[in-house]
Amino acid sequence: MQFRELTLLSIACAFLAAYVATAPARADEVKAGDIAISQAWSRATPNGAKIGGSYLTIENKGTAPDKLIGASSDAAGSIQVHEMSMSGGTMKMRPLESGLTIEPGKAVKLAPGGYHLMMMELKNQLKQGDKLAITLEFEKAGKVPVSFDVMGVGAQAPGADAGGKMQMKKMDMKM
Ligand SMILES: [Cu+2]
Repeated sequence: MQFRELTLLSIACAFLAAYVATAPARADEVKAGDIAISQAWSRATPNGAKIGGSYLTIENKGTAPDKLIGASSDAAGSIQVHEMSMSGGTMKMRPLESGLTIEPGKAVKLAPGGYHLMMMELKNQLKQGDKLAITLEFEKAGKVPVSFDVMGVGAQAPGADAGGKMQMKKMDMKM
């Protein structure tokens, strides 16, 4: 069952990758062992919203698979790794209970409409221009702190803001 779902997902991801490839590349990259993280961003939330989505690209530069098994932030009660897919014309999402595998030599993009980090019980409204600190946890690379840029409510990708404004701010990241 897992395998079939992953196959379907890889098709969706190929589609997303094609779309996001047109977004401006960002210079900032966080490295932890063989894992490299880039394009980390979150969507601004409407006032009072308790949930929100965060997105990023995870590349595995090693020779063995690794797995994103969890994430946490002081800004949220909990964070789950979700996948979103179309099912009978309806968008559905569900948690990836066993984590998100990053195959060696491959990059997985978490983006609107596909995989995402689902933040629950948000403590504050996320506003455009904010930075959100999330610690990712990988099976092999361990815990990786990443700074996510908060983009507009309708943003689809970094640099492609709802209002047409460019968001190319520097990220400050310390390992
Ligand atoms: Cu979700």
